[in-house]
Amino acid sequence: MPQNLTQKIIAAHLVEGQAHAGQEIGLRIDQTLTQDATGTLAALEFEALGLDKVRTEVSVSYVDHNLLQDDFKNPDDHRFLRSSAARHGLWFSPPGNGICHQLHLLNFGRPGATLLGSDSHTPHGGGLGMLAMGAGGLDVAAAMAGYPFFFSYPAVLGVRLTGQFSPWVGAKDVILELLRRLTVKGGLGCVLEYFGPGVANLTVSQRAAICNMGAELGATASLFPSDQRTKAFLEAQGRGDVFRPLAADEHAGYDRLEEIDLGTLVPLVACPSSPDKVRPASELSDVAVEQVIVGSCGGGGYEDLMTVALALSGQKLANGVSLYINPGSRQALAQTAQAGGLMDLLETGGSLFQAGCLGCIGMSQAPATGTASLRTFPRNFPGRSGTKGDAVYLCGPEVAAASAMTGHITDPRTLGHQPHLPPAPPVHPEALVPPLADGSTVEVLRGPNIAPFPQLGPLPSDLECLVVLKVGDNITTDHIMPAGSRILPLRSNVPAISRHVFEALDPDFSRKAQEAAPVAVAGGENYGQGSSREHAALAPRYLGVQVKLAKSFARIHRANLINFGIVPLVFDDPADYDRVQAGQRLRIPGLRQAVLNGDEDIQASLDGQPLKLRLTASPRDRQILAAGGLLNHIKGEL
Ligand code: MIC
Ligand code: SF4
Repeated sequence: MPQNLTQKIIAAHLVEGQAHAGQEIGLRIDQTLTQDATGTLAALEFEALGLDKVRTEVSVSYVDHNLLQDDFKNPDDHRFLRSSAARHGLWFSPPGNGICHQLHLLNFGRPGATLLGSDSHTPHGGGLGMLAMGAGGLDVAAAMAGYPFFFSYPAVLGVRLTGQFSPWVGAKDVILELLRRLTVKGGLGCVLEYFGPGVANLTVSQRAAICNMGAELGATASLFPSDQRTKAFLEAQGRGDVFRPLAADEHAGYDRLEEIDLGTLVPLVACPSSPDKVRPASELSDVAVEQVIVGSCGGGGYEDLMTVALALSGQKLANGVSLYINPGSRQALAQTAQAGGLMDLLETGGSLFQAGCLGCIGMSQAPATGTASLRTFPRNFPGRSGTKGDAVYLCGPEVAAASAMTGHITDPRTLGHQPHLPPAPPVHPEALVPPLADGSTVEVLRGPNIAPFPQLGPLPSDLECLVVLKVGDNITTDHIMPAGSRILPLRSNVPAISRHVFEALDPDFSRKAQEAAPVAVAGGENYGQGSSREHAALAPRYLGVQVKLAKSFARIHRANLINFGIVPLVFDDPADYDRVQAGQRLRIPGLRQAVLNGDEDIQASLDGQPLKLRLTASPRDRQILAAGGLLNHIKGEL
């Protein structure tokens, strides 16, 4: 039976379960990555598992999100992560090296491997033909300890690419086109596998940028074949030895199919405040922009920076426009400098920032009130930029460059001839710290910002609780657990960060939840889309949230809820969502037994009226829920 590439990589790593769509499988994980904002908890969780050393082929701890050093908190966390990596056999990437996904692709990724990362854009690695998935920190800590990663066997959505880009059209336009067609929940439960003659016309960086934003479709992963371009990329990185050719078998089948002729794509833009509100740039010329940012894991590579540099060469920024350059990696910055692009960017009037996430997660670079910001970033969820009522538009480097010159969203095809991109110069300036052969005597350095990990109790026999908040469809983890320069430094202190849960939707949420605990939260479709941050599950649980009711859940958030003992229940009849109001009392007698019995139907009542809920969970998930979370479960097993 011919296999697609997703099936092949899964088959080569399958340690538990059957290869049937929707069934839980356990996969051996070859590589892991963590970043500082999720990595401090992951490191504490790894410690709690009691192992001396990681049991993966390679595990890397990156510092890229919390770069601001307003006070001791972030530098404390960096120091903790550096010493924890040395103690436990991880590579360490200090601040300034760049963003985890870009660095991992350049320095560690290999075709055919599995990668699990505590960041939702980990699928970036799919550009190299690796099955790369985002997960909560606890799942990554377990993978570092050699445990398989458990998830639903995905459906495979084949994306057949033909043709080649017209001038001024690029990788971002491919993924924006898919977001336009499929929406932010269109990839739920799927791996997006790209194939077809158009693949050979894409560089590895372009492939990775496409895979990166597959996260915005809710996809489990995105994957490209490994071919001659992959080989050339790895050789240029001095890593030709890890190359192996990989592709789907001829006549392999897909569960769903999309076709994209690269030659018919036009420059696209995602409008505020969701990555799927996509429109052609040519229709948005009435949108004035005052800020343009080129950067992020999916838009700050050498090709992105250089595309902007060449387009802007000899030009000036439009009056009143700020252009910020956030290199995705130190290497991209060095390559752009070597290729002469840095001078172009500076002479135009652009401002250079250090390599890292920066404004993408609201770590500075907030736009002014009532102004539009145009960014080559993956996400534009409301308020994520740090400015209330923000208007963030997403685009590729071509649209960014054209708009920076005019001061309004501009179709770059109006610029005429597109300059040819020179190949990336062979410079490798990273400062990556390799693991120690024996780290057993290294002291792990904890500053006052590192709070002990909270203890969570097991699931109660019966539940009677208050519905403390009701929210709508497509609620993101940025709504649940906001980020930004004020809150991100609290990532290693759960009691402190929990005070900000749902802050933008209900400023009083944390007090109300803690006073009334246990409590429930109700939501609509695709609840918890976006990031992998497990704080969006752990902090609510710390406040007393015991169940969440929704029409459907996003994959990573649902797994995080289970990992921290919050029961993710769906409405049996989605219309029942309309009956739920904040302030009602929810009763689920015999909840614990129903979870343990494997019951899918959960009988509940809402202010005394019957309510039918559903729990679709594997036997393993049910054990974890009953134990009060994955850490309790693993400790119980040990
Ligand atoms: C994001 O882009 O939302 C983040 C910030 O990188 C998150 C991780 C986090 O919240 O720390 C993600 O993508 O998972
Ligand atoms: Fe960093 Fe933004 Fe990428 Fe998240 S999406 S890893 S915040 S650059």
